Amino acid sequence: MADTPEYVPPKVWTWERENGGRFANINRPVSGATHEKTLPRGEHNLQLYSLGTPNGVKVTIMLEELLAAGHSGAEYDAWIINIREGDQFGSGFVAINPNSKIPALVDYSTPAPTRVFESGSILLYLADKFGAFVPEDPSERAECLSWLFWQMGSAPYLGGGFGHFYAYAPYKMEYPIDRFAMEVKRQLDVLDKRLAENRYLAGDVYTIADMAVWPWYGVLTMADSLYGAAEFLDSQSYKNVLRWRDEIAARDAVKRGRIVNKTSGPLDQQLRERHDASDFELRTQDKLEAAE
Ligand SMILES: N[C@@H](CCC(=O)N[C@@H](CS)C(=O)NCC(=O)O)C(=O)O
Repeated sequence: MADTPEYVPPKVWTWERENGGRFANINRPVSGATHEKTLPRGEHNLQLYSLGTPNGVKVTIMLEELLAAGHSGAEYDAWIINIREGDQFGSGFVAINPNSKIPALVDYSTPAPTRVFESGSILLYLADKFGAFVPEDPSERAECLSWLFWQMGSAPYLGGGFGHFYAYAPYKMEYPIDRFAMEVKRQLDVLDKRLAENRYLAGDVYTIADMAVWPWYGVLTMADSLYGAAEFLDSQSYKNVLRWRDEIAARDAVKRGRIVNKTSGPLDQQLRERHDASDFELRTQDKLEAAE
């Protein structure tokens, strides 16, 4: 692999299996299942297959917010899809998400099971299903959805672009880091200006737009999180983002949602599978390991 100005792409690109970088072992240029594997199913109507990454956490925050708001129909089972082990390519998972990426949800409360993939789509599905965290007024709803879709369109520059080259690529390359750092800082500035005049992204009320953006851009500004890039991006200068970040971080449902399906970090901050509200008290990884 070369990243010098001398690199001349071949006429037809071919797959070099060992091109290095974290996650190189799970990346493929084709889609579809690699092996047969049925998905587990728990007792609740909502079955979530996910991992505690920013895209996964959006959905567990939403489910915990719905439960906190009294929507008991939002009880859910959260199962781990270990993307480093290739679980996303199991036949059961591919059947609910042909794109092989977490998160994916199955709702068994509908006449036939409803599969939902793409985190933004899952947030909107749940918001509509429970009539919560998305405004009813058409203009306010449009503002909320604009920010929700802003996140879906913007985060690939942050994750797949900046995060990949800053934290995961086999070696540091100035050109892509420079290009994507500039774009991510521009995005932070977009958010900062919006949040200078509005408490939340959609206006006065907390919505699925905040739940989608916070795990990416809120967590990005935290000293110890997401690519370890807070200082590099001078995230402390985005004062309105920090104010919004802290307000959302203090919500109990966010504290709960953040640790579901998490497989790294302090053991008391990892609830690898979630099947019941009591799991937060009884089944975090520190307690499970102490009981072994
Ligand atoms: N646009 C998708 C992106 C999902 C996504 O990129 N998920 C990552 C983890 S955060 C994944 O499953 N990666 C596994 C892979 O690429 O094979 C969404 O928002 O749901």
